[in-house]
Amino acid sequence: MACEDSLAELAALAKGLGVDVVGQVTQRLKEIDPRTFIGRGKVAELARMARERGATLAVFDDSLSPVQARNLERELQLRLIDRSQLILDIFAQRARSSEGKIQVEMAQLSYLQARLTRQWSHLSRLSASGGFGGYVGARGPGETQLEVDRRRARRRLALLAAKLRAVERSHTLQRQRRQQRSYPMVALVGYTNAGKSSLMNALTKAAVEVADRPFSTLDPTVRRLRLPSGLQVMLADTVGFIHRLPHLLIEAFKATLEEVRNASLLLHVADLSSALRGEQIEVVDRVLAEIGVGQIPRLLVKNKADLVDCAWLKDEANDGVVVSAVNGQGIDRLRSQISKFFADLQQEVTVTVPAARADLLAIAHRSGRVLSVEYQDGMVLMRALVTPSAAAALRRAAVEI
Ligand SMILES: Nc1nc2c(ncn2[C@@H]2O[C@H](COP(=O)(O)OP(=O)(O)OP(=O)(O)O)[C@@H](O)[C@H]2O)c(=O)[nH]1
Ligand SMILES: [Mg+2]
Repeated sequence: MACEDSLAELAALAKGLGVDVVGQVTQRLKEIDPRTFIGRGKVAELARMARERGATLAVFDDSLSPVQARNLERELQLRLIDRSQLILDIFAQRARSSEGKIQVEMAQLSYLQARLTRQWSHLSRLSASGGFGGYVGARGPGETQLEVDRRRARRRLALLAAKLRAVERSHTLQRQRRQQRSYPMVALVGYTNAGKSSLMNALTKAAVEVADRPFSTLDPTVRRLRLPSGLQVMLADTVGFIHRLPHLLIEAFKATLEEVRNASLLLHVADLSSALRGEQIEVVDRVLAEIGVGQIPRLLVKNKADLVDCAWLKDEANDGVVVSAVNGQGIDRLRSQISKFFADLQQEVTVTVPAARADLLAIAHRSGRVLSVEYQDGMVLMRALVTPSAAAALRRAAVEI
């Protein structure tokens, strides 16, 4: 993504947090200044601009080392954050469920911990090699404080991890997940603000919150969707992705992304009206690979067709489904495509299995649709429409009568 596009996106992210953007500065760097990242002249320019325009916060699009952040903060006389922190702040503000809140705090703590660790190794490296007097002098008390902070962060992280496990074990959540598992899962994924939640609403009558701002959705919503073929699937709305999404946020949201990992089909929602749609699609593909779901079949859903020129849409339809969540255009076609995906996949099996093998019934549920079940003398006669691998598993376990 080009620098100015990335910066424009950063400004939109900041605005989403209620920050008023009063100016932007870029620098083409041949070499990164280890002290302040940007060059000395730029620091002065930035300081002047900030003073003139009454800025109270500086947001850096690049990641800064703890030392660079500290130096810049001092020289600019401003609070300073980078893209990762900004995204973390947005997540913290948006988190609603206890699961979401715990996950965000874990990400924030991991971020802090990484910085504490880096700062620490930086200090010890400097002092080991003789270093500057200033750092060496600060080493004794600094060391203790850092150690204390790191230990605190570690303890709190362990506590949060335990809490998260407890929430995930909670009865309601487990019941929901169990119920979800008996249907194939379809997950809406995509760049933030592409219209995933709007599509969820258009497809299912869910009343998921939709907003023109990044990261409206943090917690997954799952609703049942009945397809034209009669097959019922679960449709999950999930957290959006973004260029340079902090890795530790992906880590922290692994639990939330479980719906994505369990999906049989991913609907990759892209915003046709964005000039950056190509870059955004690439970012999403990369993140999907990173979270280990690159191999799940994907259908590209090109949304916001109402905002673009009709003539141009013909070509777009060659690769993916063109829709508008707002005026409903293409939604029926999207439903049929999802139907077709599952229809192509499924085959009908009729098997007799021991009634004690509840796991087999679960497999059938998970991988498709159970058409009928009859219990007789400790046996179950089951007819199901399932994926090829499930069909094979059921046939292997079947008993001859
Ligand atoms: N014109 C138009 N606007 C749309 C369409 N779909 C969504 N929007 C608007 O785009 C904005 C974002 O929509 P959401 O559904 O919240 O997007 P999302 O992908 O769920 O975003 P996050 O949850 O924040 O990642 C909202 O202002 C929607 O009203 C569409 O088909 N056409
Ligand atoms: Mg959303």
